[in-house]
Amino acid sequence: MLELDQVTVPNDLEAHWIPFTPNRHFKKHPRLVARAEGMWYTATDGRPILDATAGMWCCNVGHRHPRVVAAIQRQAAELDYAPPFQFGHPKSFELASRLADLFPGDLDYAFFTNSGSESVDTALKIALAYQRAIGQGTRTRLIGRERGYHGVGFGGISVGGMVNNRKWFGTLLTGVDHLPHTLDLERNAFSRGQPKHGAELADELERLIQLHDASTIAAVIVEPVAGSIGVYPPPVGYLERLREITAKHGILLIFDEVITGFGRLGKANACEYFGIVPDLVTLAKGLTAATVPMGAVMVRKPIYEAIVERSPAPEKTIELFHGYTYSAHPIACAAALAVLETYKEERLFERAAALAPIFEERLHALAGKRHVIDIRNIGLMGAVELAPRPGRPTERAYDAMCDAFEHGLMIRVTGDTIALSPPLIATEADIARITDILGAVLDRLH
Ligand code: PXG
Repeated sequence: MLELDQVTVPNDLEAHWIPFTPNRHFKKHPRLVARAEGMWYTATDGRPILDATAGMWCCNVGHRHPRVVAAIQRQAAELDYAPPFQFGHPKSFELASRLADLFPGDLDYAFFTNSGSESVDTALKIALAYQRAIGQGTRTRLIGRERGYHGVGFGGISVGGMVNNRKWFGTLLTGVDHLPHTLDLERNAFSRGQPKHGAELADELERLIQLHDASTIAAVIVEPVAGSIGVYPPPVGYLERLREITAKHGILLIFDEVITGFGRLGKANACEYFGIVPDLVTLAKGLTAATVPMGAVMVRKPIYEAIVERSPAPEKTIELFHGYTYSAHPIACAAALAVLETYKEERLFERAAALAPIFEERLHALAGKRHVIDIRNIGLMGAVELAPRPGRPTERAYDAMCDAFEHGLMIRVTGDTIALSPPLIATEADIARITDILGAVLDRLH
Protein backbone atom coordinates (compact mmCIF):
# COMPACT_ATOMS: atom_id res chain seq x y z
CA MET A 1 0.00 0.00 0.00
CA LEU A 2 1.11 3.51 -0.76
CA GLU A 3 1.96 5.93 2.04
CA LEU A 4 -1.27 7.90 1.95
CA ASP A 5 0.16 11.00 3.59
CA GLN A 6 2.28 11.47 0.44
CA VAL A 7 -0.79 12.00 -1.71
CA THR A 8 -2.94 15.09 -1.65
CA VAL A 9 -6.39 14.50 -3.06
CA PRO A 10 -8.14 17.78 -3.85
CA ASN A 11 -11.55 18.04 -2.22
CA ASP A 12 -12.95 20.13 -5.06
CA LEU A 13 -13.07 18.32 -8.40
CA GLU A 14 -15.48 20.76 -10.02
CA ALA A 15 -13.28 22.98 -12.21
CA HIS A 16 -11.71 20.25 -14.34
CA TRP A 17 -14.02 19.43 -17.29
CA ILE A 18 -12.97 15.83 -17.85
CA PRO A 19 -12.73 14.57 -21.46
CA PHE A 20 -14.85 11.69 -22.79
CA THR A 21 -16.16 11.00 -19.28
CA PRO A 22 -19.55 11.23 -17.60
CA ASN A 23 -18.45 14.20 -15.45
CA ARG A 24 -21.46 14.14 -13.12
CA HIS A 25 -21.00 10.49 -12.13
CA PHE A 26 -17.20 10.65 -12.05
CA LYS A 27 -17.08 13.64 -9.71
CA LYS A 28 -19.31 11.78 -7.26
CA HIS A 29 -17.30 8.55 -7.63
CA PRO A 30 -13.81 9.52 -8.79
CA ARG A 31 -11.20 6.99 -9.83
CA LEU A 32 -7.87 8.67 -9.23
CA VAL A 33 -4.40 7.20 -9.47
CA ALA A 34 -1.35 8.70 -7.82
CA ARG A 35 1.60 6.47 -8.66
CA ALA A 36 2.59 3.87 -11.19
CA GLU A 37 5.32 1.35 -11.72
CA GLY A 38 5.64 -1.48 -14.23
CA MET A 39 2.24 -3.14 -14.66
CA TRP A 40 0.67 -1.35 -11.71
CA TYR A 41 -1.06 1.86 -10.82
CA THR A 42 -1.66 2.87 -7.23
CA ALA A 43 -5.00 4.51 -6.51
CA THR A 44 -5.08 7.57 -4.26
CA ASP A 45 -6.53 5.40 -1.49
CA GLY A 46 -3.39 3.26 -1.68
CA ARG A 47 -4.88 0.25 -3.51
CA PRO A 48 -2.79 -1.41 -6.24
CA ILE A 49 -4.56 -1.44 -9.62
CA LEU A 50 -3.34 -3.79 -12.34
CA ASP A 51 -3.12 -1.96 -15.67
CA ALA A 52 -4.83 -4.11 -18.31
CA THR A 53 -5.03 -1.24 -20.79
CA ALA A 54 -1.50 0.23 -20.90
CA GLY A 55 -3.10 3.47 -19.70
CA MET A 56 -5.09 4.13 -22.86
CA TRP A 57 -3.40 1.71 -25.31
CA CYS A 58 -0.14 3.59 -24.88
CA CYS A 59 2.13 2.73 -21.91
CA ASN A 60 3.74 -0.11 -23.84
CA VAL A 61 7.00 -0.31 -21.85
CA GLY A 62 5.13 -0.30 -18.54
CA HIS A 63 5.08 2.59 -16.14
CA ARG A 64 8.00 4.67 -14.97
CA HIS A 65 10.63 2.72 -16.89
CA PRO A 66 14.01 3.76 -15.40
CA ARG A 67 15.71 4.31 -18.79
CA VAL A 68 12.89 6.53 -19.99
CA VAL A 69 12.64 8.46 -16.73
CA ALA A 70 16.40 9.14 -16.83
CA ALA A 71 16.29 10.26 -20.48
CA ILE A 72 13.47 12.71 -19.77
CA GLN A 73 15.23 14.10 -16.70
CA ARG A 74 18.50 14.50 -18.60
CA GLN A 75 16.86 16.24 -21.52
CA ALA A 76 14.87 18.65 -19.34
CA ALA A 77 18.13 19.67 -17.66
CA GLU A 78 19.99 20.05 -20.98
CA LEU A 79 17.70 21.61 -23.60
CA ASP A 80 14.14 22.37 -22.55
CA TYR A 81 12.88 23.56 -25.93
CA ALA A 82 14.00 24.41 -29.44
CA PRO A 83 11.82 26.09 -32.10
CA PRO A 84 10.93 23.47 -34.70
CA PHE A 85 10.35 25.98 -37.52
CA GLN A 86 13.55 27.36 -39.09
CA PHE A 87 15.67 25.90 -36.25
CA GLY A 88 16.13 22.48 -34.74
CA HIS A 89 18.01 20.17 -32.40
CA PRO A 90 19.91 16.95 -33.09
CA LYS A 91 17.60 14.40 -31.44
CA SER A 92 14.67 14.89 -33.85
CA PHE A 93 16.85 13.89 -36.79
CA GLU A 94 18.13 10.84 -34.98
CA LEU A 95 14.59 9.87 -34.05
CA ALA A 96 13.30 10.32 -37.62
CA SER A 97 16.07 8.04 -38.93
CA ARG A 98 15.26 5.38 -36.32
CA LEU A 99 11.59 5.52 -37.25
CA ALA A 100 12.39 5.24 -40.96
CA ASP A 101 14.31 2.05 -40.10
CA LEU A 102 11.29 0.65 -38.25
CA PHE A 103 8.89 1.04 -41.19
CA PRO A 104 8.89 -1.04 -44.36
CA GLY A 105 9.44 0.08 -47.93
CA ASP A 106 10.13 3.74 -48.58
CA LEU A 107 8.17 5.05 -45.56
CA ASP A 108 11.32 7.04 -44.94
CA TYR A 109 10.20 10.46 -43.70
CA ALA A 110 8.75 11.50 -40.33
CA PHE A 111 6.66 14.62 -39.66
CA PHE A 112 6.31 15.20 -35.90
CA THR A 113 3.11 16.13 -34.04
CA ASN A 114 1.92 15.95 -30.43
CA SER A 115 -0.98 13.53 -30.53
CA GLY A 116 -2.86 11.04 -32.63
CA SER A 117 -5.47 13.63 -33.60
CA GLU A 118 -2.76 15.95 -34.89
CA SER A 119 -1.11 13.08 -36.75
CA VAL A 120 -4.39 12.34 -38.50
CA ASP A 121 -5.00 15.95 -39.51
CA THR A 122 -1.38 16.18 -40.67
CA ALA A 123 -1.64 13.02 -42.77
CA LEU A 124 -4.88 14.18 -44.40
CA LYS A 125 -3.33 17.55 -45.21
CA ILE A 126 -0.17 15.97 -46.63
CA ALA A 127 -2.38 13.72 -48.80
CA LEU A 128 -4.26 16.73 -50.18
CA ALA A 129 -1.04 18.70 -50.71
CA TYR A 130 0.53 15.75 -52.51
CA GLN A 131 -2.35 15.34 -54.94
CA ARG A 132 -2.16 19.04 -55.71
CA ALA A 133 1.62 18.91 -56.11
CA ILE A 134 1.37 16.18 -58.75
CA GLY A 135 -1.30 18.03 -60.70
CA GLN A 136 -4.24 16.10 -59.27
CA GLY A 137 -5.82 19.04 -57.47
CA THR A 138 -9.36 17.78 -58.11
CA ARG A 139 -8.69 14.96 -55.66
CA THR A 140 -10.03 16.56 -52.50
CA ARG A 141 -12.37 13.88 -51.18
CA LEU A 142 -11.33 11.74 -48.19
CA ILE A 143 -12.72 8.30 -47.43
CA GLY A 144 -12.88 6.87 -43.91
CA ARG A 145 -14.83 3.97 -42.48
CA GLU A 146 -17.94 3.59 -40.36
CA ARG A 147 -17.09 3.18 -36.67
CA GLY A 148 -13.53 4.34 -37.32
CA TYR A 149 -11.75 6.51 -34.75
CA HIS A 150 -9.20 9.02 -35.93
CA GLY A 151 -9.10 11.41 -33.00
CA VAL A 152 -11.12 14.52 -32.43
CA GLY A 153 -9.85 17.22 -34.77
CA PHE A 154 -12.27 18.32 -37.50
CA GLY A 155 -10.35 16.24 -40.05
CA GLY A 156 -10.37 13.21 -37.79
CA ILE A 157 -14.07 13.36 -36.91
CA SER A 158 -14.93 13.92 -40.57
CA VAL A 159 -13.31 10.70 -41.73
CA GLY A 160 -14.13 9.04 -38.41
CA GLY A 161 -17.30 7.03 -38.14
CA MET A 162 -18.44 7.06 -34.52
CA VAL A 163 -21.74 8.88 -34.52
CA ASN A 164 -21.49 10.47 -31.07
CA ASN A 165 -18.14 11.98 -31.99
CA ARG A 166 -19.68 13.64 -35.08
CA LYS A 167 -23.35 14.46 -34.58
CA TRP A 168 -22.84 17.50 -32.34
CA PHE A 169 -20.40 19.29 -34.55
CA GLY A 170 -22.21 20.61 -37.53
CA THR A 171 -21.48 21.08 -41.17
CA LEU A 172 -17.69 21.08 -41.44
CA LEU A 173 -17.69 17.31 -41.88
CA THR A 174 -18.47 17.25 -45.61
CA GLY A 175 -16.37 16.19 -48.58
CA VAL A 176 -15.93 12.75 -47.11
CA ASP A 177 -17.47 9.33 -47.52
CA HIS A 178 -17.21 6.11 -45.58
CA LEU A 179 -16.60 2.43 -46.19
CA PRO A 180 -18.76 0.00 -44.20
CA HIS A 181 -17.32 -1.29 -40.93
CA THR A 182 -16.16 -4.88 -40.79
CA LEU A 183 -17.89 -6.29 -37.70
CA ASP A 184 -20.08 -9.25 -38.61
CA LEU A 185 -21.35 -11.02 -35.52
CA GLU A 186 -23.47 -13.42 -37.56
CA ARG A 187 -20.58 -14.85 -39.53
CA ASN A 188 -17.56 -14.07 -37.38
CA ALA A 189 -18.51 -14.07 -33.66
CA PHE A 190 -15.82 -15.47 -31.35
CA SER A 191 -13.18 -15.47 -34.12
CA ARG A 192 -9.63 -15.85 -32.91
CA GLY A 193 -7.40 -13.34 -34.66
CA GLN A 194 -8.50 -12.17 -38.12
CA PRO A 195 -12.06 -13.23 -38.99
CA LYS A 196 -12.56 -15.40 -42.06
CA HIS A 197 -15.44 -13.53 -43.65
CA GLY A 198 -15.61 -10.01 -45.00
CA ALA A 199 -12.71 -9.36 -47.41
CA GLU A 200 -15.34 -8.38 -49.98
CA LEU A 201 -16.26 -5.34 -47.85
CA ALA A 202 -13.12 -3.69 -49.28
CA ASP A 203 -14.82 -3.80 -52.70
CA GLU A 204 -17.21 -1.16 -51.40
CA LEU A 205 -14.37 1.22 -52.24
CA GLU A 206 -14.91 0.38 -55.92
CA ARG A 207 -18.56 1.34 -55.44
CA LEU A 208 -17.60 4.70 -53.90
CA ILE A 209 -15.20 5.25 -56.80
CA GLN A 210 -18.07 4.55 -59.22
CA LEU A 211 -20.16 7.10 -57.35
CA HIS A 212 -17.62 9.92 -56.95
CA ASP A 213 -14.99 9.08 -59.59
CA ALA A 214 -11.38 8.44 -58.62
CA SER A 215 -10.41 11.89 -59.87
CA THR A 216 -12.16 13.41 -56.83
CA ILE A 217 -10.65 11.12 -54.17
CA ALA A 218 -7.36 11.98 -52.46
CA ALA A 219 -7.01 9.30 -49.80
CA VAL A 220 -8.53 6.46 -47.82
CA ILE A 221 -7.80 6.26 -44.11
CA VAL A 222 -8.39 3.18 -41.95
CA GLU A 223 -7.16 1.73 -38.71
CA PRO A 224 -5.57 -1.59 -39.76
CA VAL A 225 -7.23 -2.99 -36.63
CA ALA A 226 -10.10 -0.78 -35.49
CA GLY A 227 -9.21 -0.15 -31.84
CA SER A 228 -11.33 2.41 -30.10
CA ILE A 229 -14.66 0.95 -31.29
CA GLY A 230 -13.72 -2.28 -29.51
CA VAL A 231 -11.07 -4.21 -31.46
CA TYR A 232 -12.20 -5.24 -34.94
CA PRO A 233 -9.35 -7.20 -36.53
CA PRO A 234 -9.56 -6.91 -40.33
CA PRO A 235 -11.07 -9.88 -42.19
CA VAL A 236 -8.47 -12.06 -43.92
CA GLY A 237 -7.57 -10.44 -47.27
CA TYR A 238 -9.40 -7.16 -46.59
CA LEU A 239 -6.40 -4.85 -46.16
CA GLU A 240 -4.65 -6.40 -49.14
CA ARG A 241 -7.67 -5.62 -51.27
CA LEU A 242 -7.84 -2.02 -50.04
CA ARG A 243 -4.17 -1.61 -50.95
CA GLU A 244 -4.80 -3.04 -54.42
CA ILE A 245 -7.80 -0.84 -55.18
CA THR A 246 -6.24 2.39 -53.87
CA ALA A 247 -3.03 1.80 -55.85
CA LYS A 248 -4.98 1.06 -59.03
CA HIS A 249 -6.87 4.37 -58.78
CA GLY A 250 -4.11 6.73 -57.64
CA ILE A 251 -5.69 7.08 -54.19
CA LEU A 252 -3.36 7.31 -51.19
CA LEU A 253 -3.80 4.74 -48.44
CA ILE A 254 -3.31 5.97 -44.87
CA PHE A 255 -2.94 3.48 -42.03
CA ASP A 256 -3.87 5.03 -38.70
CA GLU A 257 -1.47 3.13 -36.45
CA VAL A 258 -1.91 5.26 -33.35
CA ILE A 259 -2.82 2.07 -31.46
CA THR A 260 -1.29 -0.68 -33.62
CA GLY A 261 2.17 0.93 -33.86
CA PHE A 262 5.03 -0.11 -31.59
CA GLY A 263 4.41 -3.71 -30.68
CA ARG A 264 0.69 -3.93 -30.00
CA LEU A 265 0.43 -6.70 -32.64
CA GLY A 266 3.76 -8.31 -31.75
CA LYS A 267 5.56 -6.52 -34.57
CA ALA A 268 6.96 -3.01 -34.90
CA ASN A 269 3.77 -1.95 -36.70
CA ALA A 270 0.72 -3.24 -38.54
CA CYS A 271 2.41 -2.61 -41.90
CA GLU A 272 4.92 -5.30 -40.99
CA TYR A 273 2.34 -7.55 -39.34
CA PHE A 274 0.07 -7.58 -42.41
CA GLY A 275 2.86 -7.20 -44.99
CA ILE A 276 1.39 -4.04 -46.53
CA VAL A 277 3.06 -0.73 -47.32
CA PRO A 278 0.54 2.13 -47.13
CA ASP A 279 1.44 5.63 -48.32
CA LEU A 280 1.21 7.37 -44.96
CA VAL A 281 1.12 6.08 -41.39
CA THR A 282 -0.11 8.01 -38.35
CA LEU A 283 1.53 7.36 -34.99
CA ALA A 284 1.34 8.51 -31.35
CA LYS A 285 0.83 6.61 -28.06
CA GLY A 286 3.53 3.88 -28.13
CA LEU A 287 6.01 6.25 -29.80
CA THR A 288 6.91 7.66 -26.39
CA ALA A 289 4.92 5.02 -24.48
CA ALA A 290 2.86 8.06 -23.45
CA THR A 291 5.54 9.45 -21.12
CA VAL A 292 5.53 12.72 -23.05
CA PRO A 293 2.85 13.60 -25.61
CA MET A 294 4.11 12.99 -29.14
CA GLY A 295 2.85 11.83 -32.52
CA ALA A 296 4.32 11.43 -35.97
CA VAL A 297 3.33 10.77 -39.56
CA MET A 298 5.49 8.44 -41.62
CA VAL A 299 5.51 9.40 -45.28
CA ARG A 300 6.63 7.54 -48.40
CA LYS A 301 9.53 8.99 -50.29
CA PRO A 302 7.64 9.89 -53.50
CA ILE A 303 5.26 12.03 -51.43
CA TYR A 304 8.08 13.92 -49.73
CA GLU A 305 9.80 14.33 -53.08
CA ALA A 306 6.71 15.66 -54.84
CA ILE A 307 5.98 18.26 -52.15
CA VAL A 308 9.50 19.18 -51.03
CA GLU A 309 12.19 18.16 -53.54
CA ARG A 310 10.19 19.07 -56.62
CA SER A 311 8.63 22.21 -55.19
CA PRO A 312 8.46 24.77 -57.98
CA ALA A 313 9.06 27.60 -55.49
CA PRO A 314 12.57 29.03 -54.86
CA GLU A 315 14.73 27.16 -52.34
CA LYS A 316 14.30 29.71 -49.55
CA THR A 317 10.53 29.19 -49.63
CA ILE A 318 8.60 26.97 -47.21
CA GLU A 319 7.29 23.87 -49.01
CA LEU A 320 4.47 22.83 -46.66
CA PHE A 321 2.63 25.36 -44.52
CA HIS A 322 1.98 23.11 -41.56
CA GLY A 323 3.45 22.28 -38.15
CA TYR A 324 3.05 22.81 -34.41
CA THR A 325 4.93 24.81 -31.75
CA TYR A 326 5.73 21.54 -30.01
CA SER A 327 6.55 19.43 -33.11
CA ALA A 328 9.68 17.39 -32.32
CA HIS A 329 9.85 18.75 -28.76
CA PRO A 330 13.29 17.85 -27.34
CA ILE A 331 11.88 16.14 -24.24
CA ALA A 332 9.47 14.10 -26.37
CA CYS A 333 12.30 13.15 -28.74
CA ALA A 334 14.49 12.07 -25.82
CA ALA A 335 11.61 10.01 -24.41
CA ALA A 336 10.90 8.40 -27.80
CA LEU A 337 14.56 7.49 -28.35
CA ALA A 338 14.71 5.88 -24.90
CA VAL A 339 11.44 4.03 -25.54
CA LEU A 340 12.65 2.72 -28.93
CA GLU A 341 15.84 1.57 -27.24
CA THR A 342 13.77 -0.21 -24.59
CA TYR A 343 11.65 -1.99 -27.20
CA LYS A 344 14.84 -3.26 -28.81
CA GLU A 345 16.85 -4.09 -25.73
CA GLU A 346 14.02 -5.90 -23.94
CA ARG A 347 12.75 -7.48 -27.19
CA LEU A 348 9.28 -6.29 -26.31
CA PHE A 349 7.74 -6.79 -29.76
CA GLU A 350 8.85 -10.43 -29.74
CA ARG A 351 7.64 -10.73 -26.17
CA ALA A 352 4.19 -9.43 -27.16
CA ALA A 353 4.10 -11.91 -30.05
CA ALA A 354 4.94 -14.78 -27.70
CA LEU A 355 2.32 -13.70 -25.18
CA ALA A 356 -0.45 -13.19 -27.76
CA PRO A 357 -1.58 -16.87 -27.99
CA ILE A 358 -1.73 -17.11 -24.19
CA PHE A 359 -3.74 -13.89 -24.06
CA GLU A 360 -6.06 -15.29 -26.75
CA GLU A 361 -6.59 -18.53 -24.87
CA ARG A 362 -7.34 -16.81 -21.56
CA LEU A 363 -9.63 -14.24 -23.14
CA HIS A 364 -11.69 -16.79 -25.06
CA ALA A 365 -12.10 -18.83 -21.88
CA LEU A 366 -14.52 -16.06 -20.81
CA ALA A 367 -16.87 -17.02 -23.65
CA GLY A 368 -19.40 -18.81 -21.44
CA LYS A 369 -19.91 -15.90 -19.06
CA ARG A 370 -23.28 -14.20 -18.79
CA HIS A 371 -24.03 -11.35 -21.27
CA VAL A 372 -20.96 -12.10 -23.42
CA ILE A 373 -21.94 -11.99 -27.12
CA ASP A 374 -18.51 -11.83 -28.75
CA ILE A 375 -14.81 -12.04 -27.97
CA ARG A 376 -12.20 -10.69 -30.37
CA ASN A 377 -8.41 -10.55 -30.24
CA ILE A 378 -5.27 -9.92 -32.23
CA GLY A 379 -1.77 -9.45 -30.84
CA LEU A 380 -2.19 -7.90 -27.40
CA MET A 381 -5.52 -6.28 -28.27
CA GLY A 382 -8.63 -7.94 -26.89
CA ALA A 383 -12.34 -7.22 -26.57
CA VAL A 384 -15.26 -8.78 -24.75
CA GLU A 385 -18.55 -7.53 -26.13
CA LEU A 386 -21.58 -7.60 -23.84
CA ALA A 387 -25.27 -7.54 -24.69
CA PRO A 388 -26.53 -4.06 -23.79
CA ARG A 389 -29.14 -3.63 -21.05
CA PRO A 390 -32.48 -3.06 -22.78
CA GLY A 391 -32.99 0.67 -23.31
CA ARG A 392 -29.73 1.54 -21.50
CA PRO A 393 -26.87 1.09 -23.91
CA THR A 394 -23.29 1.34 -22.53
CA GLU A 395 -24.40 1.09 -18.89
CA ARG A 396 -23.53 -2.58 -18.43
CA ALA A 397 -19.94 -2.17 -19.61
CA TYR A 398 -19.55 1.05 -17.62
CA ASP A 399 -20.64 -0.80 -14.48
CA ALA A 400 -18.11 -3.52 -15.28
CA MET A 401 -15.34 -0.92 -15.50
CA CYS A 402 -16.29 0.62 -12.13
CA ASP A 403 -16.48 -2.80 -10.48
CA ALA A 404 -13.13 -3.85 -11.98
CA PHE A 405 -11.47 -0.72 -10.57
CA GLU A 406 -12.95 -1.50 -7.16
CA HIS A 407 -11.35 -4.92 -7.42
CA GLY A 408 -7.91 -3.76 -8.51
CA LEU A 409 -8.12 -3.86 -12.31
CA MET A 410 -8.10 -1.09 -14.90
CA ILE A 411 -10.03 -1.95 -18.07
CA ARG A 412 -11.44 0.28 -20.83
CA VAL A 413 -14.96 0.28 -22.14
CA THR A 414 -16.40 1.54 -25.38
CA GLY A 415 -20.11 1.18 -25.95
CA ASP A 416 -20.90 -2.19 -24.37
CA THR A 417 -17.49 -3.62 -25.17
CA ILE A 418 -14.66 -4.16 -22.68
CA ALA A 419 -11.26 -3.58 -24.25
CA LEU A 420 -7.93 -4.92 -23.02
CA SER A 421 -4.44 -3.91 -24.18
CA PRO A 422 -1.89 -4.79 -21.50
CA PRO A 423 1.60 -3.25 -21.51
CA LEU A 424 4.03 -5.33 -23.58
CA ILE A 425 6.00 -6.16 -20.42
CA ALA A 426 3.11 -8.26 -19.06
CA THR A 427 3.91 -11.77 -17.85
CA GLU A 428 1.78 -14.86 -18.24
CA ALA A 429 0.84 -14.46 -14.56
CA ASP A 430 -0.29 -10.86 -15.20
CA ILE A 431 -2.53 -12.05 -18.05
CA ALA A 432 -3.98 -14.76 -15.82
CA ARG A 433 -4.66 -12.23 -13.08
CA ILE A 434 -6.32 -9.83 -15.54
CA THR A 435 -8.67 -12.48 -16.91
CA ASP A 436 -9.39 -13.91 -13.45
CA ILE A 437 -10.46 -10.54 -12.07
CA LEU A 438 -12.43 -9.81 -15.25
CA GLY A 439 -14.13 -13.21 -15.00
CA ALA A 440 -15.23 -12.38 -11.45
CA VAL A 441 -16.47 -8.96 -12.59
CA LEU A 442 -18.58 -10.64 -15.29
CA ASP A 443 -19.94 -13.10 -12.73
CA ARG A 444 -21.16 -10.21 -10.56
CA LEU A 445 -22.54 -8.16 -13.44
CA HIS A 446 -26.29 -7.97 -13.86
N1 PXG B 1 -6.28 7.49 -34.15
C1 PXG B 1 -6.51 6.35 -33.51
C2 PXG B 1 -6.56 5.06 -34.27
C3 PXG B 1 -6.68 6.36 -32.12
O1 PXG B 1 -6.95 5.21 -31.47
C4 PXG B 1 -6.38 8.74 -32.15
C5 PXG B 1 -6.20 8.67 -33.51
C6 PXG B 1 -6.29 10.07 -31.48
O2 PXG B 1 -5.20 10.17 -30.67
P1 PXG B 1 -5.11 11.31 -29.55
O3 PXG B 1 -3.69 11.21 -29.10
O4 PXG B 1 -5.39 12.61 -30.20
O5 PXG B 1 -6.12 10.97 -28.50
C7 PXG B 1 -6.61 7.57 -31.43
C8 PXG B 1 -6.81 7.66 -29.94
C9 PXG B 1 -10.34 4.27 -26.25
C10 PXG B 1 -9.53 5.46 -26.64
O6 PXG B 1 -10.94 4.30 -25.21
C11 PXG B 1 -8.78 5.43 -27.79
C12 PXG B 1 -8.07 6.56 -28.16
C13 PXG B 1 -8.11 7.68 -27.38
C14 PXG B 1 -8.87 7.68 -26.23
C15 PXG B 1 -9.58 6.56 -25.85
O7 PXG B 1 -10.39 3.29 -26.98
N2 PXG B 1 -7.37 6.53 -29.34
